[in-house]
Amino acid sequence: MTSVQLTDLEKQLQELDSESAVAIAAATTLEQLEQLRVAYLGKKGQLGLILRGMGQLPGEERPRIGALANTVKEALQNKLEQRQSALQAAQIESVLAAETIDVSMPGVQRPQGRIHPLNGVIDRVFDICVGLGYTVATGPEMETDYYNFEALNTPPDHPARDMQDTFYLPDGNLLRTHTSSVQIRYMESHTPPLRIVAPGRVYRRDTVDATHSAVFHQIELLAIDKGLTFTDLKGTIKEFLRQMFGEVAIRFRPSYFPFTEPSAEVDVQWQGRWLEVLGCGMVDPNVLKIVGYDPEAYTGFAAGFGVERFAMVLHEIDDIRRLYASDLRFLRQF
Ligand code: 2NL
Repeated sequence: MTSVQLTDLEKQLQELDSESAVAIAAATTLEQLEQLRVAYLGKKGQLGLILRGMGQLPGEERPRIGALANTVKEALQNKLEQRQSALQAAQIESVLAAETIDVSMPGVQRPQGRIHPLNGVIDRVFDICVGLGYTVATGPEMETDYYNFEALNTPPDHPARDMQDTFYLPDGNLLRTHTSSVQIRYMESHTPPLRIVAPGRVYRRDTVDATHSAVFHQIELLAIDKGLTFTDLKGTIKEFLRQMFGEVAIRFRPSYFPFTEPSAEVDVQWQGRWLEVLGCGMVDPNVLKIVGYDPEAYTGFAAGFGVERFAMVLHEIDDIRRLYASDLRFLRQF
């Protein structure tokens, strides 16, 4: 009887040894391996079950079977550890293989954006004006007759009010023809002294050609203070144009606007030719009165110019329509 029991335990240990070797080698994931470890070495595992049979062995057999059990247990632990290392290494290899970057692949082309020439001019004008102490002011593109014409001393029979020149809306409002309306609104809500620069889209019923567009961009400057004179206007315009166009010759010609008196147009000498670039003048006392300023205490000057015209002169652009066509062959040149 004892020899049968003895052989039995020995056999069970040997079978555990060989079966586990096959099962561990067949495990393909760390989770499977952990399940095997629990099945063999865990509290209710196969090895523990076998060892519980040791109690029935005669005393003289115990050391031999005990030693064999230890050997099988150590062998099991070794096999599990080795398989674990192998599976971990394989996992790292597969992650590395999946995340490999081929640095010799061509990159994805990301087109480079750039500033539109009109915005380039607007940015430069802002920089110059802010340097001269001006603040940017904006207002609505749809205006009333009052803010676009009446407050600007433009009489009801003035040709600028003509249906032929201005877009009127069915409700009697209109699309502003200049950004002077922004300045009237600003003066209504602020007290002098003030210096503002008013950029924006303006609308005229012009027939579109190489130099005319029904929608274009204008910038106006306005300064109101005690004691401002035509000399201050000239000095400001001279410095502004110097920063805008460089060291070019400029000339003032007498002109007329309903909202300034006296008024002037200014030309710059550009590649041997005189080009008109802006209009300006001393704010008409009637305009100051209309916004509630005392024309005896305050004087002011104003200037206005077209952004498209500046861009066309600066970049030698021959047709205003190029500025609106969004043609990349054109835009890439700036
Ligand atoms: C031009 C001429 C000009 C003004 C705009 C102005 C505004 C106020 C009062 C007085 Cl609130 N004047 N603006 C003055 C003179 C000329 O623009 O040729 N623009 C394209």
